[in-house]
Amino acid sequence: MTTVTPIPVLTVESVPGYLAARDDLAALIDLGSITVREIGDGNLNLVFVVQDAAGRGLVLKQSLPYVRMVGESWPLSQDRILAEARGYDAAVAHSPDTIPTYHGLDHARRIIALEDLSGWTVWRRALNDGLVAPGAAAAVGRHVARVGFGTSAFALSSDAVKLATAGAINVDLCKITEDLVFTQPYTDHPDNAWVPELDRDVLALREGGLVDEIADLKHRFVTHAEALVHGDLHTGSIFVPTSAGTSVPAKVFDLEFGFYGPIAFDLGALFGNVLLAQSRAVVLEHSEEFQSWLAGLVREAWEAFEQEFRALWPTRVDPSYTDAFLDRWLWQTFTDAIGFGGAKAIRRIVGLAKASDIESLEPAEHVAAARLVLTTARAWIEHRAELDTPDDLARLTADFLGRA
Ligand code: SR1
Ligand code: MG
Repeated sequence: MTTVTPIPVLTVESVPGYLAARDDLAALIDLGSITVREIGDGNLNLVFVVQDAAGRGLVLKQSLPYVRMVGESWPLSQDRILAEARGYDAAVAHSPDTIPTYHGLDHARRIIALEDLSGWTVWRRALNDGLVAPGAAAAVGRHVARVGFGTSAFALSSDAVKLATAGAINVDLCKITEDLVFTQPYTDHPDNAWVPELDRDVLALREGGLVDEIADLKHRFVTHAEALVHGDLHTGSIFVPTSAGTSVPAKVFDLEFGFYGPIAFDLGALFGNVLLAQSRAVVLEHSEEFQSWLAGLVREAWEAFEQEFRALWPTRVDPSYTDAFLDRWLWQTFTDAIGFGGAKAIRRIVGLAKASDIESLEPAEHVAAARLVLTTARAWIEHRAELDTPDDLARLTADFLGRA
């Protein structure tokens, strides 16, 4: 019989001792004057912020042996932190300015250490507060292009890509996405939840062929292993600065869902979460300036992504990938991103794991915003192949959100 030694879980009390035993991390901070806070507000992990009296800080993230939002009844391997470390290694290599400084992995304890970004805020919170984050979407688009290109068969030999694909298998977390994004919202599943006013809207998702489109997207998610993707690039996985003058407008974090998958899935996650923010802004009647800025975010992200990808293209290792192929690949990636974006938006209304953009609204606004999300997201999925440009998508979205 194999016995597995449990990995000790960090606590606010045990963090100082842990750091004292880590010379590399202890050198970054004055251990004599630190305060420690556990700030994890995601669905899965422990996150500690450690700060000293001089204002220096760092973050420790440890995977728990279960899903935090549900509890010990849903066990989940702590190895997910290894996927996160793999993602940081790739981002350090290809786009180091769009992630927090990465201080490495403690494999035995399943802990990673990162720069403390206390002067930044999670983008979803800023969006909920109606705050503009100039250039954030472009920074994320560039990040996806750099890591996507750098880990794909455009930058690596096909042998290297096969090995990297095998080395980045992330079965448990991919299964969560398959279930929560592509399966459960379209079935009677006990983890689904919505307010009764939305019954007809949600049940309508199962009619009229949408499930066939979702099947197509799910199959693409499961089989299209083209690059090391983030895997969960919603606005809760992006930091934006809280004050002007920061040289980088966004930093991507929370990479544990990473695997070799479709690059479009990361772009789609951003698109779908922009739709959540737009729907919230409509029902709260946020300023025209804020709503116009939101309406331009998909274009901002896509154009930065495309520009960066085209800039990297001449460095590709295999010239049999022609320029005409690139045009076709970009079109397909945009189409897929719209579809994934629709699916990612719908799951936040119907399935387990909601988003505060919609959840924090008062009941009447909640229902109105959720309806906007469901109808618009459905249109994205059903019409994705007819939408050639971000402006086409913006026009469709404006029609469904009732904006001129
Ligand atoms: C059980 S994990 C629920 C969700 O949290 C993460 O942020 C992913 O989006 C996942 O689907
Ligand atoms: Mg996350």
